[in-house]
Amino acid sequence: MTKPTIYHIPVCPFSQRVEILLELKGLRDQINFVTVDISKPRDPELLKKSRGTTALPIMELETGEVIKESLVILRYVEERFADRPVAQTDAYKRSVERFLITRQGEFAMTGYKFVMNRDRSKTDELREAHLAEYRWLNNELQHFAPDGPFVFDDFGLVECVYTSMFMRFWFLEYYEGFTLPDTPDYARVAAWRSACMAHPAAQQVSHDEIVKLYYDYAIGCGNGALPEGRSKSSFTFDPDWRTRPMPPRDKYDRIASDAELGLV
Ligand SMILES: N[C@@H](CCC(=O)N[C@@H](CS)C(=O)NCC(=O)O)C(=O)O
Repeated sequence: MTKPTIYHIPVCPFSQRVEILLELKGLRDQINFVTVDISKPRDPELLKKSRGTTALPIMELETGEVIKESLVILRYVEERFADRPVAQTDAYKRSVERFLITRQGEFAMTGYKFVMNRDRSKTDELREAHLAEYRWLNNELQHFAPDGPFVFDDFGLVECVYTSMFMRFWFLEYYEGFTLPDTPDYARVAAWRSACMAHPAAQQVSHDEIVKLYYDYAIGCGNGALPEGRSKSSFTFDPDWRTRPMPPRDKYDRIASDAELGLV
């Protein structure tokens, strides 16, 4: 192997973080990306590399060492290809960056829980939990970067971490009708989110791709699990998402068939 390899699931937000960072550094060709079909049993060779865990991405170095966890991989890439820094170099600014990144897990989790829910009695509570994360971001952005649009002068490490999640959450707009309220509580984070998603370095995925692939998440089946009555996961490579129709939005009422989703 002449360069590091990242094993990832297509449209995985965690690996898109690294793709964005490489794009910003102009180094996309420095890492080999290998896609793993999540709808098939995991290759034992890959499980050996990850020492038994199934979460991706993982990055294998030329030396055979394996790095796990997207934020750790992100930092490794930043430090290994240090010529064009994307992270802040000043110690205080780095602390701001790290502080804002500390919340990415809760942000992601509230969005995924919300989309995967099919119990109408829980919808309002899950929406509110997700909105609370946006309010946290709004307050902190107002404090650290009131003028924006980015946290510092340009799209940086914090933006690498959050942008891929903002894009995944297109599935909340589509399946839950979720939008940010048009009030001052969300104005700063809404502007940040728009600037992040519009950035040229972050265009690896599209809205329709996310909505089609994540249909199974919207009916409560994550990580390639097969929904009842279906023979193919919405994450399948074949047929390609471009040839499939937009999925139905009535996730609370029923599970669409393979044929309706264009999977067979
Ligand atoms: N904390 C991990 C999360 C990675 C993760 O959840 N990846 C998903 C794909 S988007 C995955 O691998 N799911 C399959 C599995 O966990 O078996 C990271 O930041 O790298």
